[in-house]
Amino acid sequence: MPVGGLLPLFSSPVGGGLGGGLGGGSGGGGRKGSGPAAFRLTEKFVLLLVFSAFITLCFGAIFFLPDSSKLLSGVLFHSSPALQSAADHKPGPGGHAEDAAEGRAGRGEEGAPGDPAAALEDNLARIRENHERALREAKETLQKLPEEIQRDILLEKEKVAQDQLRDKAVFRRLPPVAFVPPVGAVGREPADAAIREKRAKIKEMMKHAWNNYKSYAWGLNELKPISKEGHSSSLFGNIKGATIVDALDTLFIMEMKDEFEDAKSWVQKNLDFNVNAEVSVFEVNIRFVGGLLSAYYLSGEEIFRKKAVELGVKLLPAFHTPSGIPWALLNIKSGIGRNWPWASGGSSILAEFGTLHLEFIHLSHLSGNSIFAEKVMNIRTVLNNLEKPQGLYPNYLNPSSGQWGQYHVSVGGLGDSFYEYLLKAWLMSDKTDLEAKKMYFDAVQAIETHLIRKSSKGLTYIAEWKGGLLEHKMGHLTCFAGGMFALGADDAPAGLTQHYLHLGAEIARTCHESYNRTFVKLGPEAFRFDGGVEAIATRQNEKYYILRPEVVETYMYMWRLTHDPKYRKWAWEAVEALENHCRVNGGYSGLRDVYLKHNSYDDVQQSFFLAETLKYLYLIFSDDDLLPLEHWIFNTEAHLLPILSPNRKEVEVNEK
Ligand code: DMJ
Repeated sequence: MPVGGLLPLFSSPVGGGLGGGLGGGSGGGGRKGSGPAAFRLTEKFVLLLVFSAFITLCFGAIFFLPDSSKLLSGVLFHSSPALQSAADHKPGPGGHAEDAAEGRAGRGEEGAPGDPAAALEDNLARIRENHERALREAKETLQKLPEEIQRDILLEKEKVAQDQLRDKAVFRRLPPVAFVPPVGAVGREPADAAIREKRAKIKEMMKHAWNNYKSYAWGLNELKPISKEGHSSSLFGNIKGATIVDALDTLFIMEMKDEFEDAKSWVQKNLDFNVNAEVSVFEVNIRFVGGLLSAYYLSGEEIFRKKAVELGVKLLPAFHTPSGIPWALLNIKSGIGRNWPWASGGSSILAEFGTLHLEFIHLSHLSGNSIFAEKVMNIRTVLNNLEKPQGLYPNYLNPSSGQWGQYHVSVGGLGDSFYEYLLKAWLMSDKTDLEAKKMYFDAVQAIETHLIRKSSKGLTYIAEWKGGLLEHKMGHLTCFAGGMFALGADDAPAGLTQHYLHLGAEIARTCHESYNRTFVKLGPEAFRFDGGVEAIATRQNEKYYILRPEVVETYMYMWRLTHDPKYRKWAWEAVEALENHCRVNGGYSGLRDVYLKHNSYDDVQQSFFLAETLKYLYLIFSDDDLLPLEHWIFNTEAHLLPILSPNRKEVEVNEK
C-alpha cells in the first residue's frame, strides 16, 4: 500500500495516538471504523515497516557521526562519568570489551590498513547491509499470514522456555559432594623479618581497600574512593556485589577471617541472579563464577558452589547461536543475547568466548552435569575447524556464520586470556588435555614469528597484527604474557624451556621499563615503540593506570619460577608507587595520567585491584607453599581453581 493511502488515518480526529491505533481497535468499530483504532492488519504491518525503516535510519545516522563506538557504548552501556573521563576511550573497567572499543576507535584513527576513506566505506557497507537485512526481514514478515506470525512467536517463546527449563534442571539436580580440603590455602609466615613486614604491609593495603568499600559502597559493585560512594559498571547489569565476590579468596588467603565471614553472609543473603539484567558474559564469568568457585574450593562452604552453578546455568543461553560460539552480552532473565555493537560485523570476541573454559570445566565437575564442559569444548571444535591466517587467531569470530571477522590479532585486549586459557586448560587437566597443549604452543609459535619484536635499544615487545601490518604498541594487558610464557616453559617442545623462561623475563623487563619511565612509577595503559620512543605512551588516551594487575602478575610468576630477587624489588617499587600515588583516604584510585606530577585520580577502585593486584603482590612476599603452582591454577581474574587430576572426583559427571 502506498504511504499516501495511510495519511487520512493519521489525520483522523477520532481515537487516540499511534499507540492506541496499533494496539487495538476491537471496541472501536473494528476494521471498518474510521479512527486509528480501526487499522486493518495489513495497514498495521505497513506502519510497522515504515517505523522500523525510520529506526534503522536513525541508527544509520549514528554510524555516520565521528567516533561512533564511544557514542554507541555510551548509549547502550553507561558507565560512571568518572571512569569515562578517566579513560576517554574506555567505557568500562574490565579487560576486553572496553579495549575492543578502544581498538575500534584506533582503527578509525590510524586506519590500519590505513585509510579513512576505506573506514568510511566499511561503515557505509555495514549500514547498507543492516538496512537490507531489516528490509528483507520486514518483507518476509509481511508475506506471512497473521496466524503464521503468531505461531512463529509462540514457537520461539516455547524454545526459550524449554531451554531455560532444561538449564534450570541442571541446577535443581545439584548432587552432594565430598569436599576435598585445599592444599596450601594459607601459608606460613615468611622467615625473613623484612619480607614478613612487606607482606604485612600488603595485607594492610587490602584492609584499607576493603574497609572503605565496606563503609561507602557495601553491596554495590565498586567503590569511588574520592567521592566515597558506590560505582556501578554496566558490565554486570543489575548483578551487585562485584567487589565482595572478587575479594573473597584474597580475604581467605590473607586470613582476614571476619571480613571473609561478612562477605559470605552477604553472598548468602543478597547475591541475587534473578534480575532483569544484560551482562557481559565474560566479565560475569571471570569475576563472579570464578570468584564463587574459588571461594568454594578454599572454604568448602556449600553456598559458593550453589551460587556458582546457579550463575553458570544463567549464562548457558549465551551459547544459543548457530555455531555455539556464545554472545558477548546476555540478558540473564530473558536469555536473549547479542554482541557488542562495535565488534567487527556482529562478531564475538576471542578473549571473551575463549575465557570461559576453566570455569565451565569446574562447573561440570561440581554440578555433575557435562553441559558446561560440552559448551566450551564445542568452542574449541569450531576454532580447530577454522583456517588460521599465518597460524594466528583473529580477535573476531562471527557466531552466526562461524567465520572469522576482521583480521586483527592481539595478545593484549581482545585476544589475551584466550591464550592464557589454552595453557591453563592443559595444566588444569593435570597435563592430560593434549589438544589444549598443542593449540597453545602452536599459537605461541605463530605469535613469536609474527608479533614479537625487539626495539633498537633491546626491549622485547609484543606488537599487534592488523591484516599483516604491525602496530608497534603494547598494552598493559599484554604484560600478563611474561608470566604465561614462563609458566608454560617447563613443558615446552624439546629444547625450548630456557627460551620461554627467557622470553618471560624479557617481557617482564620491558613492562618494568614502561613503569619506570613514568613519573608515578606505575605504567600506562599502552606504550609504543615507534616515532623515536620506547616503552612510553604517546597518546593522551593511553596514559592512564586503573590499578591493573598484569605487570605484578608477571613478577609473581617470574619470582616463583626463578627466585631472582629483582622481581621482589620491582614488586616493592609498585607497592610504594601505589601508596604514594593511588592511596587516598577513601581507598585506592586509578590515575588518568601516569606522567603527571600532580594527582589525576579517576575515582574508581576496581574490583580486580582486590582480586588480583593485591593478591599477586601478597604472594610475591609469601613462601611458595602458599598456593603452590603444582596444585592451583589462577583464572584470569586471579581466582583459584584446583588442578583436576584424574582421581580427583568431587562428583561423578554424567554424560547426557
Ligand atoms: C581483569 O578483569 C582480568 O585480568 C582480565 O583478564 C583483564 N582485565 C582485568 C584487569 O586488568
